[in-house]
Amino acid sequence: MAEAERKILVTGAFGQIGSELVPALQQKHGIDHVVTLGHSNVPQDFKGIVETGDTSNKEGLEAIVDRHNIGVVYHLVSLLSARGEENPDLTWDINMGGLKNVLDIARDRNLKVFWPSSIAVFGPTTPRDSTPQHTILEPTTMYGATKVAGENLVRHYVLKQGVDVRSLRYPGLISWKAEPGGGTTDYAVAIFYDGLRKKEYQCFVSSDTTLPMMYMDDAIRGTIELMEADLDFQNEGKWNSYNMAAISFAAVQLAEELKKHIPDLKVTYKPDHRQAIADSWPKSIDDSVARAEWGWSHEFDLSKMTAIMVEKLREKFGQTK
Ligand code: AKB
Repeated sequence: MAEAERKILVTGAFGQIGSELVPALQQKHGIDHVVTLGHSNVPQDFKGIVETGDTSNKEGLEAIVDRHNIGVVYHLVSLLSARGEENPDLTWDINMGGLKNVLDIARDRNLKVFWPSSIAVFGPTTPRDSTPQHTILEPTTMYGATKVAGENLVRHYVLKQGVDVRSLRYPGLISWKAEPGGGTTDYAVAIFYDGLRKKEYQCFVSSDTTLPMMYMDDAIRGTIELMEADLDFQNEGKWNSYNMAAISFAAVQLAEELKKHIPDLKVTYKPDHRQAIADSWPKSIDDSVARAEWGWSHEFDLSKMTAIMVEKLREKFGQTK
């Protein structure tokens, strides 16, 4: 079968990123060209090809790849930072087991792969302002440990085993379609949900907590642009999971911006165990390597992102204003 006819497989297809990446890929390549892999979380109204299974089952994954003539895999399955601390063993198994299988299958069948890393690769010893692409990677969460290990594993498959894998270190992602689950940056989404529904939000990090964030549309566009970019890691002898930045703001700045849309919004701050994770991550990211090597740039700043989140969630909740 011709290369152009090979399909795309998205694992973790119904999580926060998959819920927005899958429709974008379906629109670009056609609904019959995108195969989703989920488990119990497939939405009832989903339109498209669905496989259920687990990426830790290598034979099962190979069968899906062969049955659908897959040429590209977006391997999104992952447990996030806060949930990961509750169950470190499971986090290692889910985040690493499936990745090794995907890379082996990609090498043996000449597949192109996208794999997401995160700002969680950084830790308390990393410079926190304008964190550079190449710096200290000493995370303190299991999630961060799997992302550092994953980056090193992928680098080996790219440089020594000839697999084409693209990767981004996502900041906190802000989106309205699917709620995130188990992350530390989730407050930047929850404030919209609670703010619009209850006009109050109790934030689980302190008001001055500043983290790198991005509106989901930017993340999806950047991901697809990276996959389409003309990059040749093997010949250059180097591979990066790219730092990717858009907006950095303190929790209180987001609350103030949201109050422009919900003037009677009340936000209180009660830091919990997630504060320590937030404090171990950068405040802002230097993504100049991504901007130089494949032309990354973001579109959504704080006010544009807040306005569209409010508009979309009001539609979703059936609120007039
Ligand atoms: C999390 O908070 O764990 C994630 C991430 C930054 O990777 N959103």
